Amino acid sequence: MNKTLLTLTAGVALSAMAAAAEEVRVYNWSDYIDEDLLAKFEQETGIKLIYDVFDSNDVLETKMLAGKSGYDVVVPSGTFLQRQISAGAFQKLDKSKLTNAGNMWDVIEARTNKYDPDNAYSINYMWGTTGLGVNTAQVAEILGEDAPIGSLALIFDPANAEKLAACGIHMLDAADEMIPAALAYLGLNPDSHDVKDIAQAEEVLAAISPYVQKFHSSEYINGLANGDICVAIGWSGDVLQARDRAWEAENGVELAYNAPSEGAMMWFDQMAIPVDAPNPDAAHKFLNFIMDAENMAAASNYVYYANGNKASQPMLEEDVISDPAIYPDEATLENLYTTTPFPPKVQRVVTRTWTKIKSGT
Ligand code: N2P
Repeated sequence: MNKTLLTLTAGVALSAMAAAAEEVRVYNWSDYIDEDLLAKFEQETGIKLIYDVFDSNDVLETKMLAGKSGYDVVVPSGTFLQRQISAGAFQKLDKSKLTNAGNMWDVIEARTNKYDPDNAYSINYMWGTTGLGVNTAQVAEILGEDAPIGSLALIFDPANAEKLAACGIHMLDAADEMIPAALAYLGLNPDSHDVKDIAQAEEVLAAISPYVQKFHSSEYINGLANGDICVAIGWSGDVLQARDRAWEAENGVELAYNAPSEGAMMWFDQMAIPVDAPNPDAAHKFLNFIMDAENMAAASNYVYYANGNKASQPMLEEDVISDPAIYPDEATLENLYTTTPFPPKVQRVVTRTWTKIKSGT
């Protein structure tokens, strides 16, 4: 072989390798991972990781039901996962590829089993609660020292919401969470699928809608951290991340997270592989990487959410494992509820109701 030909052959081989460079596409919630872990995955596996984010189960669901999302791993919450499994959106996990499965926590698997029998299609990534993020000083200034910062009355009572509108209220843009919260506030079953109950929840939410600055599911993190808003109904770890950002900025903003005394939703975010995933083998490698105890501990230590990995617990920071806002104690646990997917007919009512609430009509 002459020298030119040799160079040429090597060049072709290299570009063929580049073309075949393996990729995995992951679609996860925003503010939900330590990005060092993404680089670590690429280093360990040589697989290029394309990581996109969303902040709404509804957005993810639209993609999953349409198909051909192009993603290898996605992260719906339990109720959405259940509905998408029924629609045939996911493939069964090949457990032989998940050698770290023994690290998972049976207590959480027993709960996620309800959405995904035998956890055949998914692994738990993280779980948490939905509650109140509060700028304690601003709220005390407006409502007084005895402001009900641990109760949904803080914003579901229109008299309070009207006053707090001055310092800014955000609410999750998530009908599947806000309607149950309104039901809990009314003392009704938060998992009710009765349209009469949902109509009552609508009244609560419609009455305060004019005082909500924004229905959005991720902007409240910086909003709270910067002192631009004073109350958000949001997700536990996100409020705790906001608290950290405020500390880091040393801007004097003090934030508290409370699971509402009327009950708080407990949800489970599950990693699953779409039925038409381009690279299911790499998807399993990503899942197995996430199931590594050290990696999962790093993720939770960074985003302040509890995880479903028992083996990660000894590596969790003290302010994570010992914070009942992250790992609820028995008393808090008793006050948490879960929900089940609305049947299609009721879901249509819920979707319409939510659009009306947000538009204030
Ligand atoms: C991450 C929020 C995920 C919780 N920022 C919602 N399931």
